[in-house]
This record gives sequence, structure tokens and C-alpha cells, in this order.
Amino acid sequence: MGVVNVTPDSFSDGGRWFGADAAIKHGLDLVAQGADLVDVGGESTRPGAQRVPEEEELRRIGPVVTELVGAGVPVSIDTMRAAVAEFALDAGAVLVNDVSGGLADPQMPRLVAAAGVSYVVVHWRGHSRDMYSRAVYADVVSEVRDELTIRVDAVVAAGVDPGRIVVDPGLGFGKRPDHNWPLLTHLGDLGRLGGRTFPVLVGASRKRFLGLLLAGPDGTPRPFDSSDAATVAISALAATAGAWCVRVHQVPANADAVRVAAAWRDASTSPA
Ligand code: PMM
Repeated sequence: MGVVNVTPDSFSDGGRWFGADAAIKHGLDLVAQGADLVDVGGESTRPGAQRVPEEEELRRIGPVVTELVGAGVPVSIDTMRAAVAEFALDAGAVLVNDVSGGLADPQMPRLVAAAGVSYVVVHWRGHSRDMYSRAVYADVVSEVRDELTIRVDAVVAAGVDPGRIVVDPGLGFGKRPDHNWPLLTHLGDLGRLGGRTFPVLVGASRKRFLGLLLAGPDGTPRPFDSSDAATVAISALAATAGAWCVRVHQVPANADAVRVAAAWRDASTSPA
């Protein structure tokens, strides 16, 4: 999944694809580079971000979703708002990526259920403006798992087909850097919820915990766009561990990593 953030302020690529024309071209480039899905978002969720009004989110994503769908691109809409998801689904988007897991807008699960599309349910504890205040865990893996189970049950109760649900640990969302590593090393457990197994999506690309891991000798974190090689390493490891999808800003090397992981998994399950 390649990312197109039509925002002026995303931490990872803010402003680069803010104009509709640049965003559309970028989405087409991501597909040409090997992305199977293009995730279009119009609201930054970086720590501390304030919400943008719904009309502004619609204004940002509208032409980008419409043009990419028109060009045959499988589009995922990254939004917490049912009205924005509805616009994108009417335009032909195939997946709703809701970083709030249906918590921010109670209309969202019903909309997804009625549309019959895939739904990424992300672990989330509240909006970005103060998300670190909720980043308190005794056992991050079991708490994220329990809270994801509650969300999955809730969206299924609202009519979403369990066969259309993808779960996501929500790296960085209400998590401090050290919380992300145990989640990454327990992806299999995170996909097994309440006796069912769900595909898992991983969104580690360019996140701050990678910049901190790669900090220089003076402790200065790596800038976001200099952690792409670390993102590729996560993609290879996550895909080898069975992740269904990795959400990334730079597609080519990550697409290669996913193909290496697929060959690795195949070889490990076939007789020598
Ligand atoms: N992270 C961001 C945005 N959308 N969606 C999913 N499913 N998982 C994520 O981890 C995720 C997401 C924030 O990153 P960005 O601002 O670079 O897009």
C-alpha cells in the first residue's frame, strides 16, 4: 500500500503532495512502482495535530480519489469520517482505512457494512492532539489485542462482514516508541482475535520510533525521509511474519522486500 497524504502537515511527507495534480501523479507513480493499493488521506494524524474540518478534508481528497479511481487505481481512503469515506466509496474506492477503528465516527461501521468493502480497523485510543497522554500500558501486546477484539466485535455487530476486516496495531497511535517493537514482534498474535484470524496491516513507514532507533551519536533522531531503509527492513520482517500489507511512503524497495519475504515463506513451507 503506497501512501498519498494530501496534507500540508503530515510528519512523513507533509506538503509534498498537497496539490491535487501532484497527489494524482504521485498515486499513479506508486502503482507503476508496484503498489497494489494507494491510500489517500486528507487529514494529518501526526502527534499533536488538530483536526481539519470535514469540508476541507473532502476538498483535499475529492479530485485525487476520483482521478485515481478513473485511472483504474485500487484506492483506499484513509479517513475517520463516514462522510469522507462515503464520498470515496461512491467514487469507487475499494477499502476504508480508519485509524480510529470506528471510534471517531459512530456512522463509519454501518457505512462500511452497507458498502460491503474491506475495512482496516486500527488500534486507537483517541485523537492526535493529546494521544501520548493515553500511551500507558502494563502489557502493550495483550492490551492492544483486547482493545482490537472489542472494536472488531463492535464493527461486526454493526454489520461489517468479518471476512472483510483487516486489523492494524496502530504503530505510533497512542504508543510511545518502545511500545511499537513488541507489537511488531507479535503480529501473529495480534491477528488472532476471539478465535478468528484476521489479515494484519503494518504502518511503520518513516515513523518516529525508526528515527529514534537510528539516532546519531549525539542522540539526534534520523530525519523521517532518511529512515526508508529501516522501513524496508520492517517490511521484510513483517511480511515474513505473515503481515497481509505494509503501508509505505516509498514503494520500490518495499515492493522488493515483500517479494523476497514471499519467496522466503514459500521456501520455508515447501520440502527441500
Ligand atoms: N499511520 C498513519 C496514517 N494512516 N493507517 C493505518 N492503517 N496504519 C497506520 O499505521 C497509519 C495509517 C500516519 O502516518 P502518515 O502521516 O505518514 O501517513
